Amino acid sequence: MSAPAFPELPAGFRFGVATAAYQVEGAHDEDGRGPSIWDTFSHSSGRTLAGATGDTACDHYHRYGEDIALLRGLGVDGYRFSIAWPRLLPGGTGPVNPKGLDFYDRLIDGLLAVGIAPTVTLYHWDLPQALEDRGGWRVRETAEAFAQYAALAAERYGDRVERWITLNEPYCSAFLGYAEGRHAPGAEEGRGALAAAHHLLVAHGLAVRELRAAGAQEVGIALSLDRIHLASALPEDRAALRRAKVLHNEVWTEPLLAGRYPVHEAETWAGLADGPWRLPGDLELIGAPPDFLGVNFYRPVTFAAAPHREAAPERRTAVDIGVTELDRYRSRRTTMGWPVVPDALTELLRELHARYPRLPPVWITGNGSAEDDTAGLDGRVRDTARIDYLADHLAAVADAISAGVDVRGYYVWSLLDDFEWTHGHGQRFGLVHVDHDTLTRTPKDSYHWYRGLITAHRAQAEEPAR
Ligand code: IFM
Repeated sequence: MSAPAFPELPAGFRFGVATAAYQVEGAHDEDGRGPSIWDTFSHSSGRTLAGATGDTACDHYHRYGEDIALLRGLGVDGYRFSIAWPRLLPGGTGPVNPKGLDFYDRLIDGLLAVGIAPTVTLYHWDLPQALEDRGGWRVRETAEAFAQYAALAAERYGDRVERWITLNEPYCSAFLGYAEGRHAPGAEEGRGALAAAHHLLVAHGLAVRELRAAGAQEVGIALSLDRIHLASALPEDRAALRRAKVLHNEVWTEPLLAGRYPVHEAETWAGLADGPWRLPGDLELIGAPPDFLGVNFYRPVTFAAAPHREAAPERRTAVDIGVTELDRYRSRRTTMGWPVVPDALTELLRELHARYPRLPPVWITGNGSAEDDTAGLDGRVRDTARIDYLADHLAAVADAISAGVDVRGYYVWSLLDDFEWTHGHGQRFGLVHVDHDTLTRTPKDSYHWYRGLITAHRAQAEEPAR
Protein backbone atom coordinates (compact mmCIF):
# COMPACT_ATOMS: atom_id res chain seq x y z
CA MET A 1 0.00 0.00 0.00
CA SER A 2 1.40 3.43 -0.86
CA ALA A 3 1.66 6.14 1.79
CA PRO A 4 -0.86 9.01 1.64
CA ALA A 5 0.11 12.15 -0.28
CA PHE A 6 1.77 14.89 1.74
CA PRO A 7 -0.71 17.69 2.53
CA GLU A 8 0.05 21.10 1.05
CA LEU A 9 0.97 23.53 3.78
CA PRO A 10 2.31 27.11 3.53
CA ALA A 11 6.06 27.67 3.12
CA GLY A 12 6.74 28.87 6.67
CA PHE A 13 4.71 26.12 8.34
CA ARG A 14 6.65 24.45 11.18
CA PHE A 15 6.68 20.83 12.29
CA GLY A 16 7.38 19.42 15.71
CA VAL A 17 6.66 16.68 18.21
CA ALA A 18 5.58 16.86 21.83
CA THR A 19 6.04 15.04 25.14
CA ALA A 20 5.40 15.83 28.80
CA ALA A 21 7.67 15.43 31.83
CA TYR A 22 5.71 12.93 33.90
CA GLN A 23 4.97 10.83 30.84
CA VAL A 24 8.58 10.39 29.74
CA GLU A 25 11.17 11.45 32.31
CA GLY A 26 11.03 8.83 35.06
CA ALA A 27 13.71 9.46 37.75
CA HIS A 28 10.82 10.43 40.00
CA ASP A 29 12.88 10.62 43.17
CA GLU A 30 16.29 11.35 41.77
CA ASP A 31 18.55 14.37 42.08
CA GLY A 32 16.27 16.18 44.49
CA ARG A 33 12.98 16.03 42.57
CA GLY A 34 9.98 16.38 44.92
CA PRO A 35 6.78 14.33 44.65
CA SER A 36 3.95 15.50 42.43
CA ILE A 37 0.23 14.76 42.58
CA TRP A 38 0.72 12.23 39.78
CA ASP A 39 3.29 10.30 41.86
CA THR A 40 0.80 10.12 44.70
CA PHE A 41 -2.12 9.28 42.43
CA SER A 42 -0.38 6.60 40.36
CA HIS A 43 0.94 4.99 43.53
CA SER A 44 -2.58 4.75 44.97
CA SER A 45 -4.26 1.45 44.42
CA GLY A 46 -6.55 1.08 41.41
CA ARG A 47 -5.92 4.47 39.85
CA THR A 48 -4.02 3.38 36.72
CA LEU A 49 -4.10 0.38 34.41
CA ALA A 50 -2.19 -2.49 36.05
CA GLY A 51 -0.92 -0.06 38.69
CA ALA A 52 1.50 1.59 36.25
CA THR A 53 3.39 4.67 37.45
CA GLY A 54 5.69 7.24 35.90
CA ASP A 55 8.58 6.19 38.17
CA THR A 56 10.63 5.13 35.16
CA ALA A 57 8.37 6.08 32.23
CA CYS A 58 10.70 6.24 29.19
CA ASP A 59 13.73 7.06 31.35
CA HIS A 60 14.14 10.22 29.30
CA TYR A 61 15.87 11.85 32.29
CA HIS A 62 18.85 9.60 31.60
CA ARG A 63 18.30 8.94 27.90
CA TYR A 64 17.61 12.49 26.74
CA GLY A 65 20.76 12.35 24.57
CA GLU A 66 19.37 9.39 22.65
CA ASP A 67 16.02 11.16 22.35
CA ILE A 68 17.64 14.32 21.00
CA ALA A 69 19.36 12.13 18.38
CA LEU A 70 15.93 10.73 17.45
CA LEU A 71 14.56 14.26 17.14
CA ARG A 72 17.48 15.25 14.96
CA GLY A 73 16.90 12.22 12.76
CA LEU A 74 13.27 13.23 12.42
CA GLY A 75 14.30 16.69 11.26
CA VAL A 76 11.69 18.58 13.27
CA ASP A 77 11.83 22.35 13.62
CA GLY A 78 10.67 22.27 17.22
CA TYR A 79 10.35 20.02 20.24
CA ARG A 80 7.65 20.64 22.80
CA PHE A 81 8.40 19.27 26.27
CA SER A 82 7.33 20.19 29.77
CA ILE A 83 9.33 21.12 32.81
CA ALA A 84 8.48 19.18 35.96
CA TRP A 85 7.67 21.88 38.50
CA PRO A 86 8.72 19.59 41.41
CA ARG A 87 12.11 19.03 39.78
CA LEU A 88 12.85 22.76 39.93
CA LEU A 89 11.02 23.50 43.20
CA PRO A 90 10.60 20.24 45.13
CA GLY A 91 8.17 21.84 47.57
CA GLY A 92 6.36 23.94 44.96
CA THR A 93 7.79 27.10 46.51
CA GLY A 94 10.93 27.71 48.52
CA PRO A 95 14.34 26.16 47.90
CA VAL A 96 15.36 25.68 44.28
CA ASN A 97 16.85 22.35 43.19
CA PRO A 98 20.05 23.12 41.23
CA LYS A 99 20.23 19.63 39.71
CA GLY A 100 16.73 20.07 38.33
CA LEU A 101 17.68 23.39 36.76
CA ASP A 102 20.78 21.77 35.25
CA PHE A 103 18.80 18.95 33.65
CA TYR A 104 16.71 21.33 31.54
CA ASP A 105 19.84 23.35 30.67
CA ARG A 106 21.34 20.20 29.24
CA LEU A 107 18.17 19.33 27.37
CA ILE A 108 17.70 22.83 25.92
CA ASP A 109 21.34 23.20 24.94
CA GLY A 110 21.31 19.73 23.39
CA LEU A 111 18.32 20.68 21.25
CA LEU A 112 19.79 23.99 20.16
CA ALA A 113 23.05 22.27 19.24
CA VAL A 114 21.18 20.25 16.60
CA GLY A 115 19.05 23.15 15.39
CA ILE A 116 15.78 22.31 17.16
CA ALA A 117 13.82 25.13 18.79
CA PRO A 118 12.52 24.34 22.30
CA THR A 119 8.88 24.94 23.15
CA VAL A 120 8.44 24.68 26.89
CA THR A 121 5.22 23.82 28.71
CA LEU A 122 5.39 24.96 32.31
CA TYR A 123 2.54 22.84 33.62
CA HIS A 124 1.53 19.48 32.24
CA TRP A 125 -0.41 18.26 35.29
CA ASP A 126 2.42 17.42 37.74
CA LEU A 127 1.58 19.80 40.60
CA PRO A 128 4.03 19.54 43.51
CA GLN A 129 2.29 17.43 46.16
CA ALA A 130 3.22 19.99 48.83
CA LEU A 131 0.97 22.52 47.10
CA GLU A 132 -1.90 20.06 46.81
CA ASP A 133 -1.54 19.49 50.56
CA ARG A 134 -2.22 23.21 51.00
CA GLY A 135 -5.36 23.17 48.81
CA GLY A 136 -4.00 22.63 45.30
CA TRP A 137 -5.74 24.49 42.49
CA ARG A 138 -8.72 25.15 44.74
CA VAL A 139 -6.76 27.98 46.32
CA ARG A 140 -5.31 31.14 44.86
CA GLU A 141 -1.94 30.63 46.57
CA THR A 142 -1.22 27.89 44.02
CA ALA A 143 -1.62 30.37 41.16
CA GLU A 144 0.76 32.74 42.94
CA ALA A 145 3.27 29.92 43.46
CA PHE A 146 2.99 29.11 39.75
CA ALA A 147 3.89 32.70 38.89
CA GLN A 148 7.07 32.43 40.98
CA TYR A 149 7.95 29.16 39.29
CA ALA A 150 7.33 30.74 35.85
CA ALA A 151 9.62 33.63 36.75
CA LEU A 152 12.36 31.22 37.81
CA ALA A 153 12.09 29.23 34.57
CA ALA A 154 11.98 32.38 32.44
CA GLU A 155 15.02 33.83 34.12
CA ARG A 156 17.01 30.63 33.65
CA TYR A 157 15.92 29.50 30.17
CA GLY A 158 14.30 32.58 28.61
CA ASP A 159 17.30 33.35 26.42
CA ARG A 160 16.97 29.98 24.66
CA VAL A 161 13.26 29.08 24.58
CA GLU A 162 11.34 30.06 21.47
CA ARG A 163 7.81 29.44 22.70
CA TRP A 164 6.32 29.16 26.19
CA ILE A 165 3.09 27.34 26.99
CA THR A 166 1.85 28.20 30.46
CA LEU A 167 -0.64 25.34 30.95
CA ASN A 168 -1.46 22.19 29.06
CA GLU A 169 -5.17 21.34 28.84
CA PRO A 170 -6.41 23.02 32.03
CA TYR A 171 -9.76 21.30 31.38
CA CYS A 172 -8.16 18.02 32.49
CA SER A 173 -6.49 19.58 35.52
CA ALA A 174 -9.71 21.18 36.75
CA PHE A 175 -12.49 18.84 35.71
CA LEU A 176 -10.85 15.41 35.45
CA GLY A 177 -8.72 16.17 38.52
CA TYR A 178 -11.16 17.94 40.85
CA ALA A 179 -14.63 16.98 39.57
CA GLU A 180 -14.54 13.50 38.06
CA GLY A 181 -11.59 12.23 40.10
CA ARG A 182 -10.21 10.37 37.09
CA HIS A 183 -6.93 12.30 37.16
CA ALA A 184 -4.71 13.46 40.01
CA PRO A 185 -5.46 14.53 42.65
CA GLY A 186 -8.58 12.35 42.27
CA ALA A 187 -11.03 14.75 43.91
CA GLU A 188 -14.77 14.50 43.25
CA GLU A 189 -16.10 17.93 43.93
CA GLY A 190 -18.27 20.42 42.13
CA ARG A 191 -17.43 23.92 43.22
CA GLY A 192 -13.85 22.90 44.03
CA ALA A 193 -13.40 22.16 40.33
CA LEU A 194 -14.81 25.54 39.34
CA ALA A 195 -12.45 27.25 41.76
CA ALA A 196 -9.62 25.18 40.26
CA ALA A 197 -10.61 26.25 36.74
CA HIS A 198 -10.54 29.88 37.76
CA HIS A 199 -7.22 29.62 39.59
CA LEU A 200 -5.65 27.87 36.62
CA LEU A 201 -6.71 30.81 34.46
CA VAL A 202 -5.32 33.24 37.02
CA ALA A 203 -2.09 31.20 37.10
CA HIS A 204 -1.87 31.55 33.32
CA GLY A 205 -2.38 35.33 33.53
CA LEU A 206 0.19 35.78 36.27
CA ALA A 207 2.72 33.59 34.44
CA VAL A 208 2.24 35.52 31.18
CA ARG A 209 3.10 38.67 33.08
CA GLU A 210 6.25 37.12 34.58
CA LEU A 211 7.38 35.59 31.30
CA ARG A 212 6.93 38.86 29.43
CA ALA A 213 8.70 40.82 32.15
CA ALA A 214 11.65 38.44 31.68
CA GLY A 215 11.61 39.08 27.92
CA ALA A 216 10.08 35.78 26.77
CA GLN A 217 9.74 35.53 22.99
CA GLU A 218 6.25 34.02 22.55
CA VAL A 219 3.77 33.13 25.27
CA GLY A 220 0.54 31.15 24.97
CA ILE A 221 -1.53 28.32 26.39
CA ALA A 222 -2.50 24.85 25.07
CA LEU A 223 -6.21 24.04 25.32
CA SER A 224 -7.89 20.74 24.56
CA LEU A 225 -10.84 22.06 22.59
CA ASP A 226 -13.70 19.91 21.47
CA ARG A 227 -15.60 20.07 18.22
CA ILE A 228 -19.02 19.28 19.63
CA HIS A 229 -21.70 18.08 17.26
CA LEU A 230 -25.41 18.60 17.83
CA ALA A 231 -27.33 15.39 18.58
CA SER A 232 -30.63 16.65 17.12
CA ALA A 233 -32.53 19.85 16.43
CA LEU A 234 -34.68 19.39 19.56
CA PRO A 235 -34.50 22.42 21.87
CA GLU A 236 -33.28 20.27 24.77
CA ASP A 237 -30.39 18.93 22.68
CA ARG A 238 -29.50 22.44 21.58
CA ALA A 239 -29.41 23.50 25.23
CA ALA A 240 -27.30 20.44 26.06
CA LEU A 241 -24.84 21.42 23.34
CA ARG A 242 -24.54 24.91 24.84
CA ARG A 243 -23.82 23.51 28.30
CA ALA A 244 -21.21 21.12 26.94
CA LYS A 245 -19.57 23.89 24.92
CA VAL A 246 -19.30 26.04 28.01
CA LEU A 247 -17.78 23.27 30.13
CA HIS A 248 -15.38 21.94 27.50
CA ASN A 249 -14.34 25.06 25.63
CA GLU A 250 -15.74 28.39 26.68
CA VAL A 251 -14.72 28.28 30.33
CA TRP A 252 -11.26 28.85 28.82
CA THR A 253 -11.72 30.58 25.49
CA GLU A 254 -14.15 33.28 26.61
CA PRO A 255 -11.96 34.83 29.33
CA LEU A 256 -8.74 34.22 27.40
CA LEU A 257 -9.83 35.42 23.98
CA ALA A 258 -12.83 37.66 24.54
CA GLY A 259 -12.27 39.08 28.02
CA ARG A 260 -15.60 37.79 29.35
CA TYR A 261 -16.90 34.89 31.40
CA PRO A 262 -18.98 32.34 29.50
CA VAL A 263 -22.72 32.75 29.38
CA HIS A 264 -24.15 30.08 31.60
CA GLU A 265 -27.45 28.54 32.42
CA ALA A 266 -28.48 29.60 35.87
CA GLU A 267 -29.27 26.17 37.21
CA THR A 268 -26.34 24.09 36.03
CA TRP A 269 -23.80 26.84 36.19
CA ALA A 270 -24.76 28.51 39.44
CA GLY A 271 -21.50 29.69 40.91
CA LEU A 272 -19.49 29.64 37.72
CA ALA A 273 -19.82 33.31 36.90
CA ASP A 274 -19.89 34.68 40.40
CA GLY A 275 -17.82 32.33 42.55
CA PRO A 276 -16.14 33.95 45.54
CA TRP A 277 -12.79 33.00 44.03
CA ARG A 278 -13.15 35.75 41.44
CA LEU A 279 -11.39 38.99 42.35
CA PRO A 280 -11.64 42.40 40.69
CA GLY A 281 -9.09 42.64 37.91
CA ASP A 282 -8.95 38.90 37.22
CA LEU A 283 -10.62 39.18 33.84
CA GLU A 284 -8.11 41.79 32.66
CA LEU A 285 -5.24 39.63 33.92
CA ILE A 286 -6.48 36.46 32.22
CA GLY A 287 -7.46 38.26 29.02
CA ALA A 288 -4.06 39.81 28.28
CA PRO A 289 -3.73 38.79 24.60
CA PRO A 290 -1.54 35.70 24.20
CA ASP A 291 0.98 35.55 21.33
CA PHE A 292 -0.56 32.30 20.15
CA LEU A 293 -3.23 29.78 21.00
CA GLY A 294 -2.23 26.13 21.28
CA VAL A 295 -5.01 23.78 20.18
CA ASN A 296 -4.89 20.11 21.15
CA PHE A 297 -7.34 18.03 19.18
CA TYR A 298 -7.92 14.30 18.90
CA ARG A 299 -11.60 13.57 18.15
CA PRO A 300 -15.07 15.12 17.96
CA VAL A 301 -17.89 14.45 20.42
CA THR A 302 -21.69 14.58 20.27
CA PHE A 303 -23.73 15.42 23.35
CA ALA A 304 -27.48 14.98 23.85
CA ALA A 305 -29.65 16.11 26.74
CA ALA A 306 -29.97 13.64 29.62
CA PRO A 307 -31.57 13.74 33.05
CA HIS A 308 -29.31 14.86 35.87
CA ARG A 309 -27.86 11.91 37.71
CA GLU A 310 -26.60 13.73 40.75
CA ALA A 311 -28.83 14.73 43.61
CA ALA A 312 -26.61 17.40 45.09
CA PRO A 313 -26.80 20.81 43.37
CA GLU A 314 -23.13 21.20 44.35
CA ARG A 315 -22.25 18.52 41.78
CA ARG A 316 -24.43 20.07 39.09
CA THR A 317 -21.83 22.64 38.26
CA ALA A 318 -18.93 20.77 36.78
CA VAL A 319 -19.72 17.10 36.92
CA ASP A 320 -23.30 16.49 35.96
CA ILE A 321 -24.41 19.08 33.43
CA GLY A 322 -27.33 17.03 32.15
CA VAL A 323 -25.74 15.69 28.98
CA THR A 324 -24.81 12.29 27.65
CA GLU A 325 -22.21 11.48 25.01
CA LEU A 326 -23.66 9.78 21.95
CA ASP A 327 -21.69 7.17 20.08
CA ARG A 328 -22.74 8.23 16.57
CA TYR A 329 -19.56 8.17 14.48
CA ARG A 330 -19.23 5.44 11.90
CA SER A 331 -15.53 6.09 11.37
CA ARG A 332 -12.53 4.00 12.37
CA ARG A 333 -11.52 4.27 16.03
CA THR A 334 -8.10 4.46 17.62
CA THR A 335 -7.27 2.10 20.48
CA MET A 336 -8.44 4.85 22.85
CA GLY A 337 -11.87 4.26 21.30
CA TRP A 338 -11.76 7.73 19.77
CA PRO A 339 -13.45 8.18 16.37
CA VAL A 340 -11.17 9.41 13.60
CA VAL A 341 -12.91 12.42 12.01
CA PRO A 342 -10.30 14.85 10.63
CA ASP A 343 -12.88 17.28 9.21
CA ALA A 344 -13.89 18.01 12.78
CA LEU A 345 -10.50 19.71 13.25
CA THR A 346 -11.16 22.02 10.30
CA GLU A 347 -14.60 22.76 11.72
CA LEU A 348 -13.20 23.53 15.16
CA LEU A 349 -10.55 25.89 13.77
CA ARG A 350 -13.09 27.67 11.59
CA GLU A 351 -15.45 27.99 14.55
CA LEU A 352 -12.72 29.60 16.66
CA HIS A 353 -11.82 31.95 13.82
CA ALA A 354 -15.44 33.00 13.38
CA ARG A 355 -16.16 33.46 17.09
CA TYR A 356 -13.04 35.32 18.20
CA PRO A 357 -11.98 38.43 16.29
CA ARG A 358 -8.95 38.55 18.61
CA LEU A 359 -7.87 34.97 17.83
CA PRO A 360 -4.06 34.99 17.78
CA PRO A 361 -2.00 32.71 15.51
CA VAL A 362 -2.83 29.09 16.23
CA TRP A 363 -0.44 26.19 16.77
CA ILE A 364 -1.70 22.64 16.86
CA THR A 365 0.15 21.68 20.02
CA GLY A 366 -1.11 18.10 20.30
CA ASN A 367 -2.60 15.72 17.74
CA GLY A 368 -1.98 12.05 17.18
CA SER A 369 -3.40 8.60 17.58
CA ALA A 370 -2.93 5.59 19.81
CA GLU A 371 -2.67 2.40 17.80
CA ASP A 372 -2.05 -1.26 18.36
CA ASP A 373 1.60 -1.17 17.34
CA THR A 374 3.41 -4.45 17.22
CA ALA A 375 6.75 -5.04 15.63
CA GLY A 376 6.91 -7.51 12.74
CA LEU A 377 9.38 -10.39 12.70
CA ASP A 378 11.84 -8.02 11.06
CA GLY A 379 11.45 -5.62 14.01
CA ARG A 380 9.66 -3.01 11.90
CA VAL A 381 6.50 -1.30 13.24
CA ARG A 382 4.15 -0.80 10.31
CA ASP A 383 1.77 1.76 11.81
CA THR A 384 -0.09 2.70 8.66
CA ALA A 385 -3.21 3.69 10.62
CA ARG A 386 -1.21 6.38 12.43
CA ILE A 387 0.26 7.65 9.15
CA ASP A 388 -3.26 7.98 7.73
CA TYR A 389 -4.42 9.75 10.89
CA LEU A 390 -1.57 12.27 10.76
CA ALA A 391 -1.85 12.85 7.01
CA ASP A 392 -5.59 13.42 7.23
CA HIS A 393 -5.36 15.77 10.20
CA LEU A 394 -2.60 17.77 8.54
CA ALA A 395 -4.82 18.01 5.46
CA ALA A 396 -7.60 19.26 7.75
CA VAL A 397 -5.21 21.94 9.03
CA ALA A 398 -4.39 22.89 5.43
CA ASP A 399 -8.13 23.25 4.74
CA ALA A 400 -8.52 25.54 7.75
CA ILE A 401 -5.61 27.66 6.54
CA SER A 402 -7.25 27.92 3.09
CA ALA A 403 -10.40 29.09 4.87
CA GLY A 404 -8.45 31.93 6.48
CA VAL A 405 -7.34 30.53 9.85
CA ASP A 406 -3.78 31.52 10.72
CA VAL A 407 -2.24 28.18 11.77
CA ARG A 408 1.54 28.36 12.07
CA GLY A 409 2.62 24.86 12.99
CA TYR A 410 1.85 21.38 14.25
CA TYR A 411 3.28 19.14 16.95
CA VAL A 412 2.58 15.42 16.76
CA TRP A 413 1.58 13.82 20.03
CA SER A 414 3.93 12.10 20.73
CA LEU A 415 7.61 11.40 20.13
CA LEU A 416 7.62 8.28 22.31
CA ASP A 417 5.25 5.58 23.54
CA ASP A 418 4.99 6.91 27.06
CA PHE A 419 3.05 6.73 30.31
CA GLU A 420 -0.52 7.50 29.17
CA TRP A 421 -1.93 8.60 32.53
CA THR A 422 -4.71 6.29 33.78
CA HIS A 423 -4.09 4.03 30.78
CA GLY A 424 -0.57 3.37 32.04
CA HIS A 425 1.44 1.67 29.32
CA GLY A 426 -1.69 0.38 27.61
CA GLN A 427 -1.84 3.02 24.87
CA ARG A 428 0.87 3.84 22.33
CA PHE A 429 0.91 7.35 20.80
CA GLY A 430 4.58 7.50 19.78
CA LEU A 431 6.30 7.89 16.44
CA VAL A 432 8.96 5.87 18.22
CA HIS A 433 8.12 2.52 19.76
CA VAL A 434 9.36 2.06 23.34
CA ASP A 435 9.74 -1.40 24.80
CA HIS A 436 8.59 -0.75 28.36
CA ASP A 437 10.79 -3.54 29.75
CA THR A 438 14.07 -2.74 28.04
CA LEU A 439 13.31 0.91 27.17
CA THR A 440 14.68 0.26 23.70
CA ARG A 441 13.50 2.84 21.18
CA THR A 442 12.51 1.79 17.64
CA PRO A 443 11.34 4.38 15.11
CA LYS A 444 8.04 3.29 13.57
CA ASP A 445 7.04 3.70 9.92
CA SER A 446 5.20 6.90 10.95
CA TYR A 447 8.54 8.37 12.12
CA HIS A 448 10.02 7.80 8.67
CA TRP A 449 6.85 9.14 7.01
CA TYR A 450 6.92 12.33 9.11
CA ARG A 451 10.60 12.82 8.32
CA GLY A 452 9.77 12.48 4.62
CA LEU A 453 6.99 15.02 4.93
CA ILE A 454 9.24 17.55 6.67
CA THR A 455 12.03 17.06 4.13
CA ALA A 456 9.66 17.40 1.18
CA HIS A 457 8.04 20.50 2.68
CA ARG A 458 11.41 22.17 3.21
CA ALA A 459 12.60 21.33 -0.28
CA GLN A 460 9.42 22.77 -1.78
CA ALA A 461 9.64 25.90 0.36
CA GLU A 462 13.21 26.48 -0.79
CA GLU A 463 12.42 25.97 -4.51
CA PRO A 464 12.66 29.25 -6.43
CA ALA A 465 9.26 30.44 -7.67
CA ARG A 466 8.70 29.69 -11.35
O1 IFM B 1 -1.12 11.92 26.55
C1 IFM B 1 -2.04 12.96 26.50
C2 IFM B 1 -1.35 14.27 26.81
O2 IFM B 1 -0.73 14.26 28.04
C3 IFM B 1 -2.35 15.39 26.77
N1 IFM B 1 -3.08 15.39 25.52
C4 IFM B 1 -3.71 14.17 25.14
C5 IFM B 1 -2.68 13.05 25.13
C6 IFM B 1 -3.33 11.73 24.69
O3 IFM B 1 -4.31 11.34 25.58
